[in-house]
Amino acid sequence: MTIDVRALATRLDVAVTTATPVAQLTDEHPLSLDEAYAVQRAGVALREARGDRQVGVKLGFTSKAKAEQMGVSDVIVGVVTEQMHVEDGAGVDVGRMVHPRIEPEVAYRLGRAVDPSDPDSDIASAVDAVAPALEIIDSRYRDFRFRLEDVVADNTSAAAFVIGPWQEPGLDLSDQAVELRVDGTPVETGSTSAILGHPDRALDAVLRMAAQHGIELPAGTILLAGAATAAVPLVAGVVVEASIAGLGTVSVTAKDGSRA
Ligand code: OOG
Ligand code: MG
Repeated sequence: MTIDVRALATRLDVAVTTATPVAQLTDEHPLSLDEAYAVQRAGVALREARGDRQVGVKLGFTSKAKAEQMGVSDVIVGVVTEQMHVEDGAGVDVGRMVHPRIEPEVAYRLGRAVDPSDPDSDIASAVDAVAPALEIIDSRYRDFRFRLEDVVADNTSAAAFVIGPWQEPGLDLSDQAVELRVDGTPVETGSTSAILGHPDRALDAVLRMAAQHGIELPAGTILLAGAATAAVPLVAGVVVEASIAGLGTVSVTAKDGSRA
């Protein structure tokens, strides 16, 4: 039996727009990884039909902390869009999400386009800036539980992201301290080394996976390398900050826009 890619993408898209969780797609019917990426692409197209656009690419499960937290071990790739972007220090509306969590990340920016289909592409030299970042993930599946194919279809739980001050690349990111704070209290600590041993390795992973899954990398693309620590639940009313030694701090305030 072939799957109805558009119908599955629509089911997940309705879960996003109504903040109503759904059952795992694989509970109903097994999905191959290729089919899961096709559902992800169709979901991004639904967002684009609403006037949204891709501004970046994210990796998931690049750290052991995340893989263990979610019981999934393969690196996955997803897309982040303009409407997911939240300014550093601004508020994010968690009232429109199912069960959001937040995690500290390293972000890279491409100063020029990189062609993933060209085997000679050099992605590292295309990076023109790096920044500390926060990612807000919000699985559209009940209880935030999924198999690998489910989370791929659900665009790797992408919901929102915040980028701190950009700086020129050059800092050695192999082992910088990472701290996630909620209302000033440290809740997760780690090191950038947790991200594939060195977050710069995420660049090659992005290039490889973008080629495999037909994702474009135009100039200006933001790359989220994956969380260095486990994610923590995000509830309205708190301020969350992530600091990465040498890179700086990024913050967001969680608000519930549905309450006055
Ligand atoms: C999937 C997304 C994982 C990361 O940084 O590892 C991810 C999830 O945990 O829901 O964004
Ligand atoms: Mg992440």
